[in-house]
Amino acid sequence: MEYKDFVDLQAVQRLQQLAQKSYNLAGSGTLPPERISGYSTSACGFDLLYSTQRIDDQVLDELQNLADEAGLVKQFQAMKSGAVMNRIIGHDSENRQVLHTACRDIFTDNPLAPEATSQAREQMARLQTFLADLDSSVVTNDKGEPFTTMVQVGIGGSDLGPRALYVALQRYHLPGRSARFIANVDPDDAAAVLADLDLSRTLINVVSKSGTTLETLTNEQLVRQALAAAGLNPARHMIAVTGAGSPMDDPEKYLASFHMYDYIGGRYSATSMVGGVTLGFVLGYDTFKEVLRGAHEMDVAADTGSIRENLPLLMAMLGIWNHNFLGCATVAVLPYSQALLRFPAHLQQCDMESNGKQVTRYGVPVRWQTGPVVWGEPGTNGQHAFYQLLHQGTEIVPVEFIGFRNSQYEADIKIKGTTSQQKLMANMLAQSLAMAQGRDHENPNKKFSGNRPSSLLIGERLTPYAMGALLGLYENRIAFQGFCWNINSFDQEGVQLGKILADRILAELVPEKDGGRKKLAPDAPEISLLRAAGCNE
Ligand code: G6Q
Repeated sequence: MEYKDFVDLQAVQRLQQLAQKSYNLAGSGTLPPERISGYSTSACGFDLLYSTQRIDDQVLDELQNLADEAGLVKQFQAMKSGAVMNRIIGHDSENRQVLHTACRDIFTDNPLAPEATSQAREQMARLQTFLADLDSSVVTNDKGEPFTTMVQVGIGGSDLGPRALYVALQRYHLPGRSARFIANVDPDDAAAVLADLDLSRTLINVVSKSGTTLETLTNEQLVRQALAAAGLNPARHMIAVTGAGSPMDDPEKYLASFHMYDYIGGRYSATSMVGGVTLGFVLGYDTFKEVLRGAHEMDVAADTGSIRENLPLLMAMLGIWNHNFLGCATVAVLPYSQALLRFPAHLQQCDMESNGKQVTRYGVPVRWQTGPVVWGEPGTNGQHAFYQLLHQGTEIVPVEFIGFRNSQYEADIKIKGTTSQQKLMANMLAQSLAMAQGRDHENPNKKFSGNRPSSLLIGERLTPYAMGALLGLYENRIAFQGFCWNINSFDQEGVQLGKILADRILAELVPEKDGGRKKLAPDAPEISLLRAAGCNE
């Protein structure tokens, strides 16, 4: 398939013209009932209400044309079927398939990428056996006691998605099971986690696709030492999830080992064993499978051609409208759900590492904006913090609100006639309205200009299935946007330079007696910075 540059797509020119006179949400009468009910799309138990976007039917038609012209659904289907989408044509690149979707294509006899799904099934079977052995106390600690805690040691994609899901699904944890996470090479991260752990009842799950990540290998050593210091045998407490054939792929060193594969990108790996082992431990195998089912059904929903019916594609196109045509530099994802506390952090990685790119899939510098800055925090907390800027700042920030009609715990209270859940949802809807319509006022400081776009994604309840669907929704939205911008959303060369420089700086800190040899000139910026920062000793 030949990929067209974004600015060469005919719909782009037309959308640029439409952006000159885009729908104005400000004032009264801008949101009649038929607009609110008409601009709504559903999938996998979620409804997207998007009447509060600066769009009309003409814009939607052109966004559809843009999606069609760029062949977005075709590219998505090619990705799911195993096309080599992670590459820069004509240049050295990762050159890999992109098959995180195969991890959850396990509910059919005819998966789209049979080999990858058969590997996923194999790993799922291993996980099921391992979890059953833990449940039935076939696998225990030295004293024959069951394990109660799992510590996931990993960073980036080997931490953020699994941690976000772990936090989101705490309501569904098995009694007596919990997990902790160590990611940062900051020794205080591990120290704080280890401080109040009963290591004798703890499994350490070291997760690294490459098996070479500095932070993870350092923390693995740190935890091994802590186990040994507690008189425990690390081989009975440590498990590994790593790429097949990686330096960590050494079953002798671990109680159990699981694999992930090079066609699964780190930030897309939450539904592989990277998320599966810890989530399976705390949720149980069947509940983890519900997460996969939600993600899979969202993968299927993303096959629909019409943007009005394809939720991930619609969100992708609305994002492109706000970013490329209305010139909004960032997007805030604001969940009205405390359980989604860590979800924006996961999205920051998934979106910005995927679409923060400056060359096309042909290696040519792009002539258009690629991924926006993504950020967010749960509401209503954010309302008492940064919403001032959202309402009256000079920067227009499109918002993606996420909320649920029902709470997870249903431990609610009615005060002044309404439950806390109703208060939560009322606040979310109010924020969207306030941003859209604004408010006129004689006092300029109390005036709200309005016309600030947002959409509302509303689900019934944040169940394991819903969490999987939400994860899949965002993964697919990100992929669609990358396809449209004609960039490779699946590599991350931009993180390499910092790592190289850190290694160079570290090399200067190794004392001579430990084999260190100073290589940099005394006036090299690395040395001057070390000295100025007071870190040269
Ligand atoms: C994600 C990135 C990156 C990666 C971490 C950890 O897409 O590739 O965040 O997940 O650098 O890598 P390892 O799993 O190889 O330790």
